[in-house]
Amino acid sequence: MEIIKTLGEFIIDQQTEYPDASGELTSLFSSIRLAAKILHREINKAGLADIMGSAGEDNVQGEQQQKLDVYANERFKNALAQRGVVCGIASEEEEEFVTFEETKNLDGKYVVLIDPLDGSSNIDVNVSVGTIFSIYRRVSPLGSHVTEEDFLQPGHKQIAAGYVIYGSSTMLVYSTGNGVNGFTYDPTIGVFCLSHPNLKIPADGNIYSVNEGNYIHFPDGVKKYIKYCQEEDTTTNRPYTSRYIGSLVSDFHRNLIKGGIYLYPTSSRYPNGKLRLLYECNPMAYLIEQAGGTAVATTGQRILDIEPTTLHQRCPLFVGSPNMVGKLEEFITEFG
Ligand code: AHM
Ligand code: MG
Repeated sequence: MEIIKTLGEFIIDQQTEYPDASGELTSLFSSIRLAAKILHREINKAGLADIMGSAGEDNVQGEQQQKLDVYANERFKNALAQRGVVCGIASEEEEEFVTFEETKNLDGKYVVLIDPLDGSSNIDVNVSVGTIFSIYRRVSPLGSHVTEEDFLQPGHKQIAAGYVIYGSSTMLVYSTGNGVNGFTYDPTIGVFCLSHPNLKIPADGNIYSVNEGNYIHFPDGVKKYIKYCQEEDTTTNRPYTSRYIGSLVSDFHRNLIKGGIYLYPTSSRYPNGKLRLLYECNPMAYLIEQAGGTAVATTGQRILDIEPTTLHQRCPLFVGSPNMVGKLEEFITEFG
């Protein structure tokens, strides 16, 4: 029988490879793992909300029922505040960053940026959603209050990033800068098990993922690239397959495993793109590079090198198999 390695065991193994490791990152991951399990439980019964009482109404204990994205935000925030290793978080759900005031947290080395429930509009129709997280070492002195500079760091400074996908199975996929590993949750025993060790994205793929409803508003280079994806050419395996779930984590996860490209360009509706640099683009860019792929905002503009200026800034995103992103960059260079 094959030996199962749990996420907990995997993290401890990794820690022993770094004798100077203090265990703080291990503790941080325990918080994320716990919150992910709770979210898994809640998302799995989301369809029962109408039967059991919908958002905005009191549940049987007399507590206000919250929308799942608000609930997810609170869950992750509470879990991350518990262990004294995180001094503050920034969340797509919150206007301002949150500083954890307790003394033990002021000594925390890390800040976490999080999109607690990405693609949440998919919840109502029982389609996969996810949580995206990004971890940085703080730049402000230990013992002080967290500052905005702690969060406005370029993506290449991330020390870890990952996502949880609540799909047909729940999975946690993450990297600490030493490759990407995926763990599938077994709800019967309550543990994440290593199922996708050392994930590498194929250099080429035949899936393109984009909201084509916005086509008319895309830049010319992107339009031409989409047409290129649709043309017949047996030597390059075209036409490609179009797949778009509308949930970044799910589209990204599929492309990571099968090979493909995900595009969220600028458009007249979203002049800077729709996705958020800090909560969505940076962690996905970190993961894809760790898996051998590419993530750019435009030709030659590596996502991870962008200097952020505001917490919720948006950014175009082209991410996936390196040869596919390279081809797209050629089109943007030629046609803009
Ligand atoms: P959200 O953070 O408000 O959920 O928005 C992000 C989501 C991504 O998951 C997804 O890829 C994208 O928005 C879909 O946008 P669109 O519906 O414009 O195609
Ligand atoms: Mg989001």
